[in-house]
Amino acid sequence: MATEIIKVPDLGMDAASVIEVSVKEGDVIAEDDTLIVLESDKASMDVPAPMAGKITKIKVSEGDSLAEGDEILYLEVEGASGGDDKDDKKEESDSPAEDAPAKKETEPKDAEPKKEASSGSKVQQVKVPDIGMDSASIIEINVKPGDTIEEEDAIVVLESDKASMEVPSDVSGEVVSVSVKEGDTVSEGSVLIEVKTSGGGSTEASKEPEPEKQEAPAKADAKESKPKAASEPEAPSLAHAYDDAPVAPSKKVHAGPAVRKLAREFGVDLAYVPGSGPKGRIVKDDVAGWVKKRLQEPAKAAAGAGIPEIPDQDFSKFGEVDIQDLNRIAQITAQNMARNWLNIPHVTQFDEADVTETEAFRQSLKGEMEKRGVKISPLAFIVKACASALIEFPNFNVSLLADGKRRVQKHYVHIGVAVDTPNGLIVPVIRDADKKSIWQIAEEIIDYAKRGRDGKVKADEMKGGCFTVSSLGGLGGTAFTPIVNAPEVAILGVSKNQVKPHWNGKEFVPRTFTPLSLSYDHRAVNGADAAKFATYLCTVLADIRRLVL
Ligand code: CAO
Repeated sequence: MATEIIKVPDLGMDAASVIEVSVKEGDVIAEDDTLIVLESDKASMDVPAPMAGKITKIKVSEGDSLAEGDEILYLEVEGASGGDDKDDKKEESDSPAEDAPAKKETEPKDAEPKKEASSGSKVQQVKVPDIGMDSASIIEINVKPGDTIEEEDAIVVLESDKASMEVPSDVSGEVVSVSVKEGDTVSEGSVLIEVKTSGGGSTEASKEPEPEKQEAPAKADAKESKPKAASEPEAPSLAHAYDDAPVAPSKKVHAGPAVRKLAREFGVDLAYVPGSGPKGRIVKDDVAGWVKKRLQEPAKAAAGAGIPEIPDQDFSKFGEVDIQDLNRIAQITAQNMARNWLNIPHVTQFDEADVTETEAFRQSLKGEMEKRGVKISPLAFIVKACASALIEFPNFNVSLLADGKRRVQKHYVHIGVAVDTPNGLIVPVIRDADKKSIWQIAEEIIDYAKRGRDGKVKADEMKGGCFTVSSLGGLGGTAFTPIVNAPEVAILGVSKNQVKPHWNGKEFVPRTFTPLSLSYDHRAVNGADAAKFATYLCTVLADIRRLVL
């Protein structure tokens, strides 16, 4: 065992701040594990371990400014030679800094040699400057032929597995051609673009390269051409989060190359990801957390609703509490309700159906119900009436497509019935309700209610509804505003029958009324149609002989 002193390698920049210490004393690390992340105003860079070992001492902390050769940490390694001063000296010479190519004092290859213009405009090549690494990939190209660029405008973003950086132009003018494409691997001296500079002056250069002169530009020029910090924020686009193509941050962000790479893999625009690291730096967990959150609320994100969350509070401050898990049905119901409520412009049309005769007829069936062992509740009539109304008003039997330009017209009539179960609300579907008798519908409602209580309604039985009926008639209430069960476009709420005095033209007579609350998606259905639909329901429920007409 011996101790190696790990030092800052050639960074391709004068100094940089430690923005993340990725390891701690006692950690056992492998070769190439990230030790620290450095950032200057020009680039951010992971500093990898040159060898495996156990960290015995960390010599830097966040915020420190480091330059090439500064000590980062001590590493206990197998078979290395000693840890005393003498050996340290030897190790200094073996350090990554020493192994790396000597830092160039002049950095010549960022642009073509500059030459007096003989006349008019000239075309000048802009090349990859000294980037402090052998090669890097082009991950973003910010210019295209025809663009007018200024000196210092970012041309491309480069990334290796250790650093990402922008390459600025060192000339102003019009981009004539772009010599690279995303994914290309480039190194110092690779031509990026050709720029037509405006005529005259010493900033112009001939298009033809003059190799011997490429080696000797002024150091100051080269320095200006080094990678620079990310560009000014542009208008961020939420669409970035959903594009299949990898994205680059739409504004300046504080993140290391590994995090940027991860973000591109997920198609995440880092401009939207809040950073939890030092000084708001975005770390990998932030990207993962952001992706997870967005996946959980796709509808909200797609609509750009941006509804602020209701923050959790510590209720135990106010009294005794316990935290209970929501079961799966409750979680799905909550999600669907919120999604439907936020996406659908709801309107509720209220009406009252005079069901006096229908109720009398239903009561007259009591004996037959007993004989058949099937109880017909008012709901069975209502479901049948709704099936008939969907045929009469097919624009209620549609689903809107997400593109906002088309709708699906259904030629079947499946009616969902909201059923309250011990586990929560479910909506099993009565298929082809228009073709079924009221006895069959009543039987199915009873069966679903029973199996719903036992948790035995199958997932398939809850799919494919065209319209939902939610009856609270057995419970009470005068009216309510049910939430449309998307992708359906309407839902009927049924409240408890009420016997009310009704003016028949001569006198007040007692009549039985069923309160109806028809909520609809105002994108699919207009108010007049809703009024007609509700009126039709009232007419049919008042005289169910109309169902056979
Ligand atoms: N007015 C007056 N009485 C009514 C009525 C109405 N509109 N609708 C039903 N009733 C009566 C029934 O006739 C029955 O009376 P009896 O016990 O005297 O026979 C009693 O109320 C109970 O009916 P029910 O609830 O057993 O039967 P149903 O067919 O009306 O409803 C079901 C079945 C499964 C839909 C119902 O039990 C249920 O779960 N309802 C809750 C739905 C719900 O939670 N909706 C809200 C969803 S969130 O928007």
